[in-house]
Amino acid sequence: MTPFDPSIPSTTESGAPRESDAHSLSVGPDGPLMLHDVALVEKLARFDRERVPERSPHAKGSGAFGELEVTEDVSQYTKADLFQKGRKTPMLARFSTVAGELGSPDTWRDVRGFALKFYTQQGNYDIVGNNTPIFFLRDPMKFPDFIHSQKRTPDSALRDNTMQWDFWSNSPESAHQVTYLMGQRGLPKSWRHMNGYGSHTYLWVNATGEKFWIKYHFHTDQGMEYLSNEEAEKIAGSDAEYHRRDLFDAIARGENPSWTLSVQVIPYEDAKTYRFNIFDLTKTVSHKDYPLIKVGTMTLNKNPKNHFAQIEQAAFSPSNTVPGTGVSPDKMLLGRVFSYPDAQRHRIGTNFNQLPVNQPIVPTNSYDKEGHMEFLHSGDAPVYAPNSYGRSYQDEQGPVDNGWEADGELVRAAYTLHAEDGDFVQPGILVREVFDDAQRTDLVETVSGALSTVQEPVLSKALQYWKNIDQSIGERIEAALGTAAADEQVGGDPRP
Ligand code: HDE
Repeated sequence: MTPFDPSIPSTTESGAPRESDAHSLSVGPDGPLMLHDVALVEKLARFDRERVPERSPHAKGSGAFGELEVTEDVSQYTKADLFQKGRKTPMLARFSTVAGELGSPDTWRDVRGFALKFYTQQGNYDIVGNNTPIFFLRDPMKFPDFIHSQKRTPDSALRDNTMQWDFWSNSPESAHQVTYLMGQRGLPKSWRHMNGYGSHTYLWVNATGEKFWIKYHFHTDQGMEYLSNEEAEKIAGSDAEYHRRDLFDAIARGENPSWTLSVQVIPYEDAKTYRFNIFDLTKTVSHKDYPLIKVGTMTLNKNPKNHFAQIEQAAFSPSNTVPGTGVSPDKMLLGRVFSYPDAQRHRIGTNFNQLPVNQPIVPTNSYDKEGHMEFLHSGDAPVYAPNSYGRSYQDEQGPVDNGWEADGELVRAAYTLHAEDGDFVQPGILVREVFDDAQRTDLVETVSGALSTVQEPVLSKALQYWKNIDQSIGERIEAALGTAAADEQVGGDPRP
């Protein structure tokens, strides 16, 4: 901690010197306290308001500042300033767990958030992803239900495996992400030792207006490392802030973690015919079909000075795009574009973008105004557009350069299926072709452990879900559970 300027006495918030930081004003040493003790009233009232609502998902996390340096020429794919060769862009990263609350242990099995904010010359560009390249769902309508199922039961306020597996086994599109989550990715050794992914397919546009679908990959230069179930459980009990501490201490020691940024580039027209629907967030896109193209390196090199102001109040959002980039028809992404700034208006306040950590480094000129805590304003300039007094406004018409074509009837439906789409296709490949024998054995142990407290009718559905992913893995999980049940009988659990 750095000492505050010692020449400044402690003051009230309006700037007058305080008489005491230790003693309230009372009628005699033993007497009652005075309502006009402004210093006490102000101190207690402000204390009562210290907490802002925690993020609903991704409440527990931390982060650091750094830089993205672009080392390769990808200008044929995007005109975005931050991705031009040689450019160094200041940035902020925040890593998090999804389901746990603000005080929850860092090493509970979970997906990890990987949220990035780039302070570019064209405004803020945010990539708000996870440590897995896919997600549990493909429609934002189901997201609140999903998060409810991962949080706490309404009566006991306990987390509950039956509730979690009930949602998953009734939502087969979750199978790919659940397989990742039950594998090594669910327990990274530290935030430094995990990859990050933009996860969705995004749009890039080059200087001639040509469009490409792209996927972001941030590969850790520290190497991927994981914790075992036993290690994670032990650490959860002894050091709930294990990952937060690891990142802060590493940067304080000068061991600045870095990630190599690459993109998969998918020609615009291929989206229609590719064997998987590239806008379905439950699917990966094969690296053999679209290999990684290196862009540059992201390095974290500066710890926050004030966690609340720079991390808790940081507002990441996939709606923050810059020219040369854009979103895509991924319905999850389109839902998120609304949800993040909306959550931030509620969680931080209407003018959250005016806080230093969220403020773009370029001047803004927006006709949005007022609301709680407005700090930056447009003085006496016109507050409406169009105006005749020289305050600029835009009036573009016609197709936008980062858009796409869409038509059809208004429907409520799943995506059109592509040739190899299917909820259990890619998770099956993950289990059979990506995991090795040891990982498959760990998977069986982890899933059977998680299912050991799951009640019927959910248990049968969950076992079928695993058999659908891979018959043999499903049977092994079933057998492991059978053994556990028999053990329990032999061990004579006295509970009815
Ligand atoms: Fe989030 N998510 N999310 N999410 N998410 C939030 O934002 C939401 C999704 C992710 O460090 C919230 O300010 C919806 C996918 C990260 O500050 C909220 C949907 C991915 C973080 C929200 C999703 C993520 C969040 C919580 C379905 C990875 C932490 C409060 C359409 C690709 C960011 C807030 C940080 C946080 C909504 C799905 C990643 C409520 C509606 C998919 C890393 O707005």
